[in-house]
Amino acid sequence: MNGSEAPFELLAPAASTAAPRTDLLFLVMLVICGAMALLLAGLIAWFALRYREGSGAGRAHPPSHANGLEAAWTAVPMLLFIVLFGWAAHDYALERRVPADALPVYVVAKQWMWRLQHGENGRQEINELHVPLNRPVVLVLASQDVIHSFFVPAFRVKQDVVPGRYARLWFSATRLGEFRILCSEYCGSQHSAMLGRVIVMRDADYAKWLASGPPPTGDPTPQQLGQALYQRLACASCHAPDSSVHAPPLAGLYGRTVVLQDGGHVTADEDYLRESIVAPDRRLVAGQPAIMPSYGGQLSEQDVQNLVAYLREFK
Ligand SMILES: [Cu+2]
Repeated sequence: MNGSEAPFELLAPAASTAAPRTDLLFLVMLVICGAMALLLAGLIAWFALRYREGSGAGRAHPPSHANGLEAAWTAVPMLLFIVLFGWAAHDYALERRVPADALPVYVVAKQWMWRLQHGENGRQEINELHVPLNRPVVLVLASQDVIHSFFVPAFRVKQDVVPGRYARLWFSATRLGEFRILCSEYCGSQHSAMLGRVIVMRDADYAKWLASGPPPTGDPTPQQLGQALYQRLACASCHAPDSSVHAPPLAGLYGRTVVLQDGGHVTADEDYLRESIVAPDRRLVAGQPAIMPSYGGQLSEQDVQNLVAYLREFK
């Protein structure tokens, strides 16, 4: 089954697990809104005709109230909205909950391209994303400059990529073929050229493709690049447990709860790690002096992402 997109079509093919349920919800909303619009337009036309000037319609005893009618036009739309809200919230939660076994791909958006790196072995791509069929893939997205938005119409997934924080997006492709990647947030003069494609392959083909990256041994993984940076920046000189500076140890930090200076708590997720590298004073660990320099100006978004990838695995 090949799902590649034709040049012109009303709706992109439904090529992910999220697509059929998104389409169904959209169709139901379209039908409800359409029926409501038809009903209202019909009533307007009917009243206009019936009560036009000179018509013989009776106007002697106009009703001032119709309690049943008023209750109905309040209750019925409210029930419809509650059902739609519950349904949409359910679908939204499914899209936010990333499966634990999802393959990670690190994405940096910049004017005007997508740079993608596979977490498995570090293979890099520009404006192209190869993924295996029927397996969840999670993108960890960062922007180096302005707000972009990663959009794959055939997968019915879209995620804004805002500078200064990580965004996450997952999907599981259900059709082989090529599908468009668009940037759906106006990001400058070449915004419309910020295009790419997802190539969905069979598992075996994907494994072959992943292993064939240049150079023959594969590119360094984000973790390896992060580890090299960790060493080059001498992070351990303060953060190692035996350091005289007693900066917070980083081993096993990822995912733990951190107590902050102001008594608050934060989970050490990607965003907190990133912030602690580029703006360390913003949320200091309890009991720590504000002595760490900011690395915001020295590191590219890609560098920070690599460091965070390394810290995630750092045990
Ligand atoms: Cu863009």
